[in-house]
Amino acid sequence: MLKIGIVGLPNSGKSTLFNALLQRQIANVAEYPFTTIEPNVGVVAVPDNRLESISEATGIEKIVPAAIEFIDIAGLVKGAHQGEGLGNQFLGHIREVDAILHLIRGFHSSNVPGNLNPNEDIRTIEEELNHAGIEKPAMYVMNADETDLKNPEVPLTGALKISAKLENELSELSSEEQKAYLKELGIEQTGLERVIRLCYELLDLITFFTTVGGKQIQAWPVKKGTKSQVAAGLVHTDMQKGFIKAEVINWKKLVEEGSWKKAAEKGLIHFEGREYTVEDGDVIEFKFNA
Ligand SMILES: Nc1nc2c(ncn2[C@@H]2O[C@H](COP(=O)(O)OP(=O)(O)OP(=O)(O)O)[C@@H](O)[C@H]2O)c(=O)[nH]1
Ligand SMILES: [Mg+2]
Repeated sequence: MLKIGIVGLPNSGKSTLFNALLQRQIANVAEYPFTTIEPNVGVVAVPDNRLESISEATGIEKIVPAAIEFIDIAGLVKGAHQGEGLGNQFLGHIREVDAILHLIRGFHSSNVPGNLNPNEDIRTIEEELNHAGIEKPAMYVMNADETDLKNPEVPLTGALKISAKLENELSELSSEEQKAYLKELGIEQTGLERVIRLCYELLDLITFFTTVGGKQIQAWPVKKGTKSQVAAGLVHTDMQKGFIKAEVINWKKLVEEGSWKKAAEKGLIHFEGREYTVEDGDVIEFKFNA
């Protein structure tokens, strides 16, 4: 499973964002530094409308979305690699993740002490990661004031701007209410959707789907350029070892035909060998020797 570690200075809103992403109040949030001591770990489903479309069209009811694990760790401070703060003992948790979500404080609050210094904050965290020898793909997310979300005057080049507080409030609403609220604010996607999209771009990921005997449809993230036999190994090591072939159809075509059987009768399912490069939106049934 994909793992993303949330890092940033104390009080940058990491736990607030974590709760918002998970749509549940799991992590403790408070205005003092080092609120988080033990890391919080949670798994979220990756929203993908194609799964619902495939399910509706084919009648395959069971949907298994791709999943991402988020890890919310203690705030890092200058000198963390030498044991300052609590950061040091938790830097280890970052070693296991696929990507870092670097959260930068960009919100004003009379409750939270200190001024806003986004660029300096970024440097501090990067230095600590460097000192600790942690080199990971990183995405930058600025935790901005709600009123600044659409304000071009609050720049931070290359950073995604979100409001952890707003996202948290959103997570209490039904998905219809969320959409209406976002529309009002002129934002198209939830923070979760934007974070996930950024993560897929950063790690160069695409999605393929597997179906097993017409009973289940499951989404899998995979690095662009992955060959079918390696992709099979994500599902099960036996599938990779005993790989025979991949039966493949693009998800849209499958939806148009309404069933695997109909698509097969029309010759729309193509059989591919181990060297086939998996494409985004492929629906695959792997054949293998158990
Ligand atoms: N106004 C505002 N306040 C926020 C926002 N995000 C977090 N806060 C507040 O900032 C304080 C710190 O938030 P946390 O989520 O606990 O921050 P953290 O980065 O997890 O902190 P540590 O675990 O101590 O490193 C809390 O009082 C939050 O309510 C935001 O987007 N806007
Ligand atoms: Mg925290």
